Amino acid sequence: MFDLQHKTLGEFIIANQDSFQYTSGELSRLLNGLRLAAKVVNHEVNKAGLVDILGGAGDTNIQGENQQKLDVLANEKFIQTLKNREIVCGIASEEEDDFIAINSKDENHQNKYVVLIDPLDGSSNIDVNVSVGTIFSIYRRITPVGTPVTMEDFLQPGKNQIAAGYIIYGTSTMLVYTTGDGVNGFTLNPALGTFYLSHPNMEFPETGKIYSVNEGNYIHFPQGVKDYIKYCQKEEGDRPYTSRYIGSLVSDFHRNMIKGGIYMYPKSSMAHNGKLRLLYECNPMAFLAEQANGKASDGFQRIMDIQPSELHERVPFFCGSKKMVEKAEEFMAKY
Ligand code: AFP
Repeated sequence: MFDLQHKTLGEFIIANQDSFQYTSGELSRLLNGLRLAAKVVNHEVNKAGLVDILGGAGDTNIQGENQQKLDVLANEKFIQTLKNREIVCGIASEEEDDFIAINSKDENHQNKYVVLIDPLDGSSNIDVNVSVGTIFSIYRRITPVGTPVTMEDFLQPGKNQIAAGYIIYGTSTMLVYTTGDGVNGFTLNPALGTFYLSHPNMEFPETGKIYSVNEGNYIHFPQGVKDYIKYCQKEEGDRPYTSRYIGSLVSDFHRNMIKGGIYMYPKSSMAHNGKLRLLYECNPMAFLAEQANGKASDGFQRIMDIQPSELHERVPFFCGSKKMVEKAEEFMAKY
């Protein structure tokens, strides 16, 4: 019996709590809160085609994108869950203009952690029934416990992350996360509402045969990226590689981690810093990638070394199997 043999996510969190360097039950409670919100959002995503929750909510988020109703809903669910449990001192969401400070009831602001979240990434895929995901990232606050959080607590380089992960609402729903000690994946048994450890110690193959990029933007890419794409397509050795692009970062990353591949969202003459957000998308995926023996770069430097200067900052992103990212960087370095 799969369900009885495999560790549940709850059991795994407790079992690994002591090996975590900042050991305290607080991070466990936080991960449990995210697990709960993930189940609620999963329930909503799964019935998206059945009820009238599709289509734009009429609002535009700070990125100037039309918000889908499910984006709004997922945003509410995650924020509500974290707020109600008083397990973090602040939340920043891709769907919110500013961060949200949370005051604990005892007014001492004792919570140490801030969470950054992209509640529903790839949401333009929802109404065509393609996988979407939630991405989260956890940091220890910089300002002293007992004072209200400030922007400084959120604008930390990715290397300061203490945990990060994603939930993929796909053919099955999975929660994949790291606390800096490898990457583990848990699959939801929808009948029981329980996540089970199904993918222990996930790792990117050192190299792969898949490249994922929006080739419609080819003409606008820097020459280094164009040359790398041509390299991927060339008939030589183990090439040409296969092109696979879902347009849903979590899904593209998840597939590439399992099969071996590279995901790229470069800058272009249309978008000078690419499209992806450093804090909500790139840093958490970079932390996961490095913990899974992969690599994440902006084409020239390590993503997790970048000092952010604003919440919704964008950055070019190259992420995946180590050797493939290094090869792309080689091409970038020529220009
Ligand atoms: P949406 O949430 O607007 O669908 O954006 C998804 C995303 O941030 C990322 O998940 C995709 O990989 C990327 O954008 C797709 O962007 P393009 O449509 O420009 O290729």
